[in-house]
Amino acid sequence: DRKAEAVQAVSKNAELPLCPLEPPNLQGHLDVSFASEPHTMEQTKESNPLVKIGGAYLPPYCTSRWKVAIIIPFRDRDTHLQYFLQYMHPTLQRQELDYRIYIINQYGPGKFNRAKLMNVGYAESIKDDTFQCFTFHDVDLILENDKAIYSCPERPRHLSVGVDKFKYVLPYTAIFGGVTELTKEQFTKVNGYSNSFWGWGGEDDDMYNRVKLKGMNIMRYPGGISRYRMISHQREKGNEVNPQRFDLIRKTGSTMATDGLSSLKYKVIAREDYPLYTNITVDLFGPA
Ligand code: UDH
Repeated sequence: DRKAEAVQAVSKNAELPLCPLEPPNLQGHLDVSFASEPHTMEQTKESNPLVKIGGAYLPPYCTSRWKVAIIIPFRDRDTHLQYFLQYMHPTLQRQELDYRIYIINQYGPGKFNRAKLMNVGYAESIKDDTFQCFTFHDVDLILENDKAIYSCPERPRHLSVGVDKFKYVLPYTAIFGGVTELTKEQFTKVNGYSNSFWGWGGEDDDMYNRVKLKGMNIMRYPGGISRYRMISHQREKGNEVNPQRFDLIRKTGSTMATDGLSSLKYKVIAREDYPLYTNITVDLFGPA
């Protein structure tokens, strides 16, 4: 089965020397542009021949230091996904990660729930493989500098420090949305994300509270390398601003123990291992 295969793949590569701490093929700044159409899935597949079914990769010449699940909350953003795969697969390979890309696709037209989708991504990915850490990644953010390595962080890491949409200035110090990365230990310590944020906003601030309440501080790479371009888009129907978000984030301290991974309920509608990513379509049992 999948798990046995994955274990075998790791042990095979374990005979190889550990990859260097600083991957030698990093390029630094990357030119990212959305002016022309994204590459098709076929084109991206062809230019990334070492990516295996399900969107998985591990360096063939050394044993990666980090086994990472890239988890993307998703609904109806096919063009963004094409750009994401086109740009991010080459970057993640140069970073010498052992990684796999998961698209967690919300089923149905109800209110979007980004945080709960990311909990599902965590819960499903750990059935496949022994991931050490989890990068939670908006599909519309493309890394512009490959020196911001998606390695397992000492403390929960906020990655989208500079975003072109915000003129590369951090909007506020406690921001913990966009792209973040936590180890399995850090993520389980905070009981994952809240499942209660339907519509836009607040779930990332709630996660920041969780991290702080468990005595952790977040970390960031310097703004000069932790840079992203955002693919512009309109607000979707089903992702309207959630007016309850302020009430919810005031109560993190009393809700986090019971609202999160420990209370996660969902139904997998479909799972497909595509050439460039694993797709998991999920019913989140949203409010009527
Ligand atoms: N997402 C989807 N589908 C949706 C909504 C959200 O896939 O319908 C995912 C996607 O990964 C996205 C992330 O959730 O990157 C965050 O949602 P968002 O991009 O809508 O949030 P953001 O804060 O934008 O980036 C809010 C709306 C901005 C409207 C600006 C109009 N000029």
